[in-house]
Amino acid sequence: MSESTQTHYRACHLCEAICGLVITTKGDEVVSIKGDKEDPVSKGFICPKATAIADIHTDPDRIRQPMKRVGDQWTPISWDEAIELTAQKLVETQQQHGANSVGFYAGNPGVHNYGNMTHGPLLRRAVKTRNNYSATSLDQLPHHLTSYALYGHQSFIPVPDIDRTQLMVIFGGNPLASNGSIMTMPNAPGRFKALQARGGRLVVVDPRRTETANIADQHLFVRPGQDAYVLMAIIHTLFKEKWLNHDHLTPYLNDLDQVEAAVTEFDLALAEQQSGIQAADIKQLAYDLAHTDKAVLYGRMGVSVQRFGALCQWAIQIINILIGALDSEGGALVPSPAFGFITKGANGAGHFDLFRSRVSDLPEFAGELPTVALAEEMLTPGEDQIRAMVTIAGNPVISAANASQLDTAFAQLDFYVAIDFYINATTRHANVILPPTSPLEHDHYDIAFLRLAVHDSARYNPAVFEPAEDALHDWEIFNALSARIAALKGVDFKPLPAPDQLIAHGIEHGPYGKNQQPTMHLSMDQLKNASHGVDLGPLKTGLIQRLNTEDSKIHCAPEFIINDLKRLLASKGEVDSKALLLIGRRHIRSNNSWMHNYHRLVKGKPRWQLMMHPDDLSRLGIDDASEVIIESRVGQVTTTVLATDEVMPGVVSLPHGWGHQRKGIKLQIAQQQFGVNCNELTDNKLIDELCGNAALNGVPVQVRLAG
Ligand SMILES: Nc1nc2c(c(=O)[nH]1)N[C@H]1C(S)=C(S)[C@@H](COP(=O)(O)OP(=O)(O)OC[C@H]3O[C@@H](n4cnc5c(=O)[nH]c(N)nc54)[C@H](O)[C@@H]3O)O[C@H]1N2
Ligand SMILES: Nc1nc2c(c(=O)[nH]1)N[C@H]1C(S)=C(S)[C@@H](COP(=O)(O)OP(=O)(O)OC[C@H]3O[C@@H](n4cnc5c(=O)[nH]c(N)nc54)[C@H](O)[C@@H]3O)O[C@H]1N2
Ligand code: SF4
Ligand SMILES: [Mo]
Repeated sequence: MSESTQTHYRACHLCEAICGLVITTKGDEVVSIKGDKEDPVSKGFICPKATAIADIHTDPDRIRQPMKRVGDQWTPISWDEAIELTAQKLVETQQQHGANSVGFYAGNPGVHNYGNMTHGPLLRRAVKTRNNYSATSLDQLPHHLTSYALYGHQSFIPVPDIDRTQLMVIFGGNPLASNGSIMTMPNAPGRFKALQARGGRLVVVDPRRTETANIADQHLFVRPGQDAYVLMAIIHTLFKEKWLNHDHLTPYLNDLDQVEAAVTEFDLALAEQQSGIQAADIKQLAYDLAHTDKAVLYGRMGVSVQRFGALCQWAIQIINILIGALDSEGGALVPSPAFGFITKGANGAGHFDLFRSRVSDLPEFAGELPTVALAEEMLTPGEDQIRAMVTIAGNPVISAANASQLDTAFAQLDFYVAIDFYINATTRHANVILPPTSPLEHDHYDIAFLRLAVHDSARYNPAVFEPAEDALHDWEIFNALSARIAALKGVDFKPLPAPDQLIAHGIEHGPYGKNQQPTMHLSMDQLKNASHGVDLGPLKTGLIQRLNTEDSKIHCAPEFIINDLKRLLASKGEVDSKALLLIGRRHIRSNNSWMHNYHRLVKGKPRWQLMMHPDDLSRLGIDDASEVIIESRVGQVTTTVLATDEVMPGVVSLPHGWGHQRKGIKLQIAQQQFGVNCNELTDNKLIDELCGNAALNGVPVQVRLAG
């Protein structure tokens, strides 16, 4: 009997670009995955990872039933048993050791799966602990902190208006590999090409001549961790030369004079000495930013996840303000999504430093503590020690700093439940695994990334396949587990309806909904009929009307940021000329720690080697392709070196997400890959002290020949 071919439309959820896909199926098989030319933003673009969505679905290693571990043995159990056991253990732990004895870690894919966003908070409320951690503090925490401080809401984040700008300057981002971040922009190569075709320029500042730097009009090598000096010098120069163009914002800018005063010591000479970029080049960059009609400055992982990440992200906002890019077409604009539109009075604005971590006294942000504190909070005895963990879509033993310490910490817990569908480096320690449905078995609306997109749109797509019998979606797991915990605690609980109903409600009350647009409005029903998504137009100005600060002004000089400039100045001259500085790297065919189990993504030449400059290799007497030992304060790994002048002298680069060899991991293909875990080297004490974000870039290491 031949089954007919069916066509499905869906947004790819694997990275922030959320490209539209056309998925053809026959029966329960995926026949092909292609780009959806009619998606209003991606217009047919996809990357090689998209086809792996089919591999996730069919992967024999993907767990499809709740599992319980006793010793080394995993046994399938029923959902009822799994939920009951988990709820009892979590409640028991809290009853015996206090509310904070249970910890949470939420990983990145949760943000790409809307049921986690809508229903995850239910479980947090049912458990109620101060020990909340996530990948945010290995990542974009500085963006949230600066948006909170300047604009009054952690998610009010301006993104580059890439389709209309004439100059895009990128510090520490590599969109050609990552496809953009905190800037949903499918088809980075095409968008950059279009920028250049209309006479615009792309400039990249990075310690490595990346794929993006290769197509840029200018690339400047910068010493890792020293960008803050460069950015402060740009601010200094803009004031000194009066290259200011912020008239449209002036009435709404508080304390700009304080900014000017705070950067007086950060001149071009100091920036050159620290960063290795010539003073004249920095001055030219400041000039170009200020004198190009439609210019924008953007910074990502390289400047967020380093010792001065918050200062860098603050400086980027200030520069965009000074040059007039903020809230201007072709500059930096805040998206206007159909769901989760932020305006005056929006929920979830955030808060900072309301409490601190027990062991290292690190500040919370929006109710979360920095992940660099997670292991010590599990390992250090005393009141409020974490004794039970919940992880959701995360793999901190590979993704977070000082991985070995985390591995030890997870191994000694009283109880650990993972909401995840793989037995990876972290979840192998779980007592119970609650596996959600595969991505193709649930519907999708991108809550997080439509809020960060370079062009406004909305897209809802139903599931491609019926869920397997007895399978639960993430949101159903949250409903069930939270209900049982609440019952055991004797507190009221109301489950939430399915995510699409919550989105429907949000859209109705959003900027394109019935309340705002009585004649022509967007609704969930309409979205359900528009399988390619709905185009909501280019980014819009109007930031001032949406500010969530009490006085509706932009707070340019938050006290805690200005104070942190002293720490920056104190680090002057700290550059240790003998140490090599380790930085990260991403590749188009890889995705954090969890996409190495699909043959079509890992095949081909290896991509996990340590990149090192030939001068450093010859100084240390190491030949290309040798086995080397890399050592840091916290650990060491052995891997193969790759000689390349892509990295500047004094810098070595290793990608993260690899290292699937630990005993007990059940990822047949990933386990065979030679890549090592670079977070065995990153240091839980090397942080942005202002907010506790990990400094995964710029880690001092030594490299020597193995054997
Ligand atoms: N050295 C270094 N380290 C880094 C980085 C770096 O640049 N350098 N980058 C950091 C960054 S930016 C990030 S975001 C983190 C990522 O760190 P994490 O979020 O901790 O790690 P991931 O690899 O994204 O974890 C993926 C897990 O989610 C599971 N998963 C996938 N889809 C779903 C789903 O729909 N539901 C559920 N319940 N589970 C799912 C997968 O099975 C896998 O176990 O890594 C950080 N670590
Ligand atoms: N293919 C693929 N795509 C992804 C991911 C993935 O793992 N693979 N992960 C997704 C996630 S979770 C995220 S957060 C985004 C990240 O998106 P990006 O930030 O664009 O990605 P990275 O490749 O980490 O880019 C960081 C750049 O900073 C540079 N860098 C390192 N240290 C410094 C420094 O001190 N100063 C400066 N100026 N630059 C520095 C690095 O050389 C690198 O080129 O990508 C997302 N997209
Ligand atoms: S760029 Fe990202 S969203 Fe687009 S197809 Fe690749 S993984 Fe999916
Ligand atoms: Mo990330």
